[in-house]
Amino acid sequence: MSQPSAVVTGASSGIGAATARHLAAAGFHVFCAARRADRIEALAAEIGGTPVVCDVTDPASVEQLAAAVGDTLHVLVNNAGGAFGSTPVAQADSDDWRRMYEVNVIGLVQVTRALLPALVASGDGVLLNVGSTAGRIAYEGGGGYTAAKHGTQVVTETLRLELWDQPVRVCEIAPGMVKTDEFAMVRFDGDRGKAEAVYAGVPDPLTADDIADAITWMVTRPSHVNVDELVIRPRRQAAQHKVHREPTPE
Ligand code: 8X3
Repeated sequence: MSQPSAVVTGASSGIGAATARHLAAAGFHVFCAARRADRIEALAAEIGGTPVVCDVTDPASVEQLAAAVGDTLHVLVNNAGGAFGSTPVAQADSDDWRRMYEVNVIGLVQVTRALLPALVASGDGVLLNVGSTAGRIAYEGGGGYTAAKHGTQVVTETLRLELWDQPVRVCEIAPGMVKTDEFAMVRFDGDRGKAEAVYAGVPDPLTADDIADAITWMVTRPSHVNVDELVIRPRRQAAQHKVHREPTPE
C-alpha cells in the first residue's frame, strides 16, 4: 500500500507541530499547513513532509491547500485555532470574538469542505478536530473562546451525523490544560506574567507531545473504530476550576 497522507493545520507550533512529527513517525506523509512559511518549511524538511502556506480563514488559501494535497487524503487534523483575550462578556471585544469564531469554526469548516472529497476518495478517511475542554463548560473571562470551542464541538457532531454513510470517521479531541509556547501568550497578547499564571503551581501540565500521542492513537485505530471524542487533562486538573496547584514562591 502506498504511504498514507495526513494534513495538519496550525502546524507551525505547539500541538500542530507535535502532531505532524508524531504522524510522520507513524508512517504518514504529512502536509504541514500554517501561515508561517519559515516554520513549516523547517518542520517539513525535518520529517520528510510537505509545507503548505495556508491561512484557514482565507478561502483562496484553503483552495491552494486542497490543490497541493490532490485527490486522496487519509487523515485531516483540524488543529488551527486559538484564544484571543480574556475579558468578561460585558466588556467583550467584538473583533476578538470574530477572530475566534473565524479560526476555530469557520476556518475549520472551510478546510473540511475543501478536503472532504479527498478523505472520501481514500475509502477510509479520518477527520479529527482539535476542540477543547472549553467546548464543554463555561468559565469567567472565557466567553468568546468557550463559545467558539463549543462551536467546534457541535460542528464535529453534525459532521458525524451527516457523514454517517461515508467512509470517513469523525473525531474530536478536547484537551484541558496543555502548556505550549504560544497558546497562553497569544491569548494574553504577549503578557508573560498572565500566561505563566495559567500554569502556576502545576509542574506537570500536559504537553503538545501528550496530545499528539493521543491524536495519533485516535487516527490509527482499525477502520471500523470511531473514537467520537476524547477529553484529556493533566491529572492535577479535575475540572476547569479545580486544579491542584502547589504553593509558588512569592
Ligand atoms: C485550552 C483550554 O482551559 O485554556 O483549550 O480553556 S482552557
